[in-house]
Amino acid sequence: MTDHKKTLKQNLAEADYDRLMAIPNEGVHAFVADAIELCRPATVVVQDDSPEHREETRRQAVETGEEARLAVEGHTVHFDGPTDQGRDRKVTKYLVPRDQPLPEALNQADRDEGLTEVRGLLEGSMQGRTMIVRFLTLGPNNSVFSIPCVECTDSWYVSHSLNLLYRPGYEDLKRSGKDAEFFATLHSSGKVDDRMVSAEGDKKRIYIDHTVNTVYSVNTQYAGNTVGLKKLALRLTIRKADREGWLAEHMFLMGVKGKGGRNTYFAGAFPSACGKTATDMLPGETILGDDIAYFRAVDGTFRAVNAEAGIFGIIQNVSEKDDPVIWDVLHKPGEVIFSNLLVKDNQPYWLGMGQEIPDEGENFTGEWHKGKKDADGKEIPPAHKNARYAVALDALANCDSELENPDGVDLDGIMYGGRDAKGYVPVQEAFDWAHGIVAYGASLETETTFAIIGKEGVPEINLMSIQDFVAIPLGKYVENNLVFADKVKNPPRIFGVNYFLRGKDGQFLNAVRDKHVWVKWMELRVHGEADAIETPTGRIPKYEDLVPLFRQVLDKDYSHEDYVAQFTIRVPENLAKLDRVEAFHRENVPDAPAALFEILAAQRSRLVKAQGQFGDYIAPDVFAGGSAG
Ligand code: SPV
Ligand code: MN
Repeated sequence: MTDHKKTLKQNLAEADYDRLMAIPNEGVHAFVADAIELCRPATVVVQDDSPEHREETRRQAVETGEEARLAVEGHTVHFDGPTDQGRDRKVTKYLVPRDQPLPEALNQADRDEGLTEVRGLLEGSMQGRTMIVRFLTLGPNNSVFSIPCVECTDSWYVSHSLNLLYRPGYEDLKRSGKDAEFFATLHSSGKVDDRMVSAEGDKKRIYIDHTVNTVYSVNTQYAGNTVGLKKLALRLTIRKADREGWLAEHMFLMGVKGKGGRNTYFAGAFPSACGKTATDMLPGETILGDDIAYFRAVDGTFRAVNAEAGIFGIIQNVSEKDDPVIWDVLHKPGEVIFSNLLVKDNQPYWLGMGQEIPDEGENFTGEWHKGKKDADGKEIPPAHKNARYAVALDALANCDSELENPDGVDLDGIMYGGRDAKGYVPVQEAFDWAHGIVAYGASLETETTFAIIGKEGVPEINLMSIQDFVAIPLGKYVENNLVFADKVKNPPRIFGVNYFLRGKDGQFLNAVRDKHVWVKWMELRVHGEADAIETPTGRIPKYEDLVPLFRQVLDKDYSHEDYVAQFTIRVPENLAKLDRVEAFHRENVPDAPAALFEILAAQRSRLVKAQGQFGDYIAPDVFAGGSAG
């Protein structure tokens, strides 16, 4: 008997042992055995896809105190510690072998040293606790897209989140043979305090050993740091996709409704808190995915699936008026895990919910009252800005019917959206695939937001909104995107959107729901049913096409004055943006493809030429003579 089999026999009850052994993959057995030897849990539970095990997770999450029941049936709340409220870039590192360095832009540690450190922190971390062994898949079951995964965790909250966010993978792993490639995560909350919150935040580490598709996470509970299938696996997936010639993207997927009931699929990349979920949940459209999409070329068509089956969404500013679909799910009986908001009398409250929030209750700092201050004397808000909800997608009334299609859907459009107060117009279409990838995707700018620990409001380039997760040289990643279009007959059209453009007075130029009009315009463009105006930065809508769309979609008058304010090409701001983008790529992307600089240079010369002819601020109608078709 191999050593790992011995370990498993000694530590697992017979039924759990048999369940694990029914998976023919020795790599999986070895991973679980190593987790047991390292973390030394008192009990090990091996869960399969059965309703009984799903129920066990739900029950234990509450019984252990990691979650508490709320008034509505099926709703629970979970709190992470005050210093554990977002993804933590500083302590999230790639472990790199000495002879295989990753690009400098990626946070990394020497593999041997990193393994010693993180395994040292995991040593004995589950004593007296239960380790749960979970099997799930990324991508639909029984699909060319799907990747089997195993996660060992001592958190029932993490296990519960896995239930809601991913497809069951036990049966898939049993079927997938003895040599199937799989991703593995080992997570421990570490020491917890009396609220069941990780108590040693200074020892938080999230290390990714891509050489063996394994992630380690310790002394943290925030789902973005602990649910291995989320952003941690995305890093591994990007490498796998690079090896195999497909794309793994930080994108939503949605179906946009059009004439005669047609459904047109779009993907969208937005950095955290830049309008991503608000777009994919637009009322009347269908949602297929909220965070991670895989793209493959299949027989010359561009196919897309959602890697996930649920949403871990930001709850701040979710209101009955602007977000009716998710509002409904967050208020009716059904499975929802709320995290890091305010709870009073078993009711959840969050910032920007459009209702009065109580002056006291329980939040991520424990008992909270209005005026409570943190150690630095700063007033603590009732709920954290990065407070979230986790739900399964099929709980949503507008979940797209193709979610579980193993072949995915045909994709017709991609949008890239940043947070840009000054430069880009609210919506524009790229001249072609390469222009879109470079001028919108690889030029995506945002400001740091609360979803990442650290200072907010600092401008930064966040290439395709995926920069934190690109585990291959950034230039290679851009190149992979550029050449992907060659594998399909009709690559999707690419659009750049910007919901955050401000006027001279500093006010936003668009209302929150205007995005719905842009999306409907994109749908018309895909079907060749709307004209466009060619500008130096892309093709923009015609005023006369937007007027009926504002009426149909929002029942709003759309003034020509608003159109001009929103769609004026701001040449100096656009040139400054190009400066920043070029500098970023020169400094951080040593292997940036030559095409990237050529496309940026062409954009610059179009802008300079227009500036010479028409000045710094060019109203859209000035370009209208040269129609773009
Ligand atoms: C994001 O921040 O982009 C998220 C949430 O989707 S997290 O799981 O933290 O990555
Ligand atoms: Mn995300």
